[in-house]
Amino acid sequence: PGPLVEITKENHPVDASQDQQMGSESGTRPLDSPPPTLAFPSISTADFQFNIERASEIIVETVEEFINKLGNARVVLVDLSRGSKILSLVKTKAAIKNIDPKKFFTFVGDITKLRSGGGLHCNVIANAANWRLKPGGGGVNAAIYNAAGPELDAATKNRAGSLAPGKALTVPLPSTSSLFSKEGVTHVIHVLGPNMNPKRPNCLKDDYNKGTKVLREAYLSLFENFASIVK
Ligand code: AR6
Repeated sequence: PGPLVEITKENHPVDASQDQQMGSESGTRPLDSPPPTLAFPSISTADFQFNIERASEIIVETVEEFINKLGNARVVLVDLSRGSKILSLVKTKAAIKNIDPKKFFTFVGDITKLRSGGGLHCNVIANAANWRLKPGGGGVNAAIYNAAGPELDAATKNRAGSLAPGKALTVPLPSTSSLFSKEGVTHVIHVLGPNMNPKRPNCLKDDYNKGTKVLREAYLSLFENFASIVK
């Protein structure tokens, strides 16, 4: 299959970089040494059909809990289009909570082309994975596996054969992976969120008590994994 997303004026990362809530990427720091940065997609809110309003609460709460443990590192929520509902909800909620916009912001672009297409260097990216840790499928999982090449599947299989809901798994990328060489991504963190889609395994059948717990766990596990890489 070809690229999932056509870069159009609507979603062009450069155009879209205005969505970024911080100033220019260069700042006072030399361009070749950006702070450690995690880019992550909104886990479970597309194919897994988790409620977007509830997810936005959980993202902002867990970021707020974690942000001070991350030193100078940054975390960035990414989505494909400027009209993304999750990005606008999270942006508003983060502003209300006064979360430092230099440490946490939203960005419109393809998570597999953040440096080349959007000028944002993220050394770590998160993937909304499936429990079997299989490449393909759809959504961000397919995009990341396509962009990383077979190296990601091999490196993932090396570490684990499956993932439980609420858990995250860090996979260091070999330098031969094109995500490493083209985008400077050194690690992919697979995350398995709660599934509310009856057509997918382990559907929670609208149990948002369980779902909220699992999505919180998933984000906390993601940020803990990122903190271990940064250390
Ligand atoms: N760049 C940035 N964000 C993206 C991209 C991309 N290239 N592609 C999608 N998104 P989803 P889930 C956003 O469905 O709901 C897979 O098939 C998208 O707009 O990828 O957790 C897996 O194998 C949305 O905001 O993940 C699992 O079976 C977010 O990424 C299942 O789907 C997550 O959408 C996981 O479903």
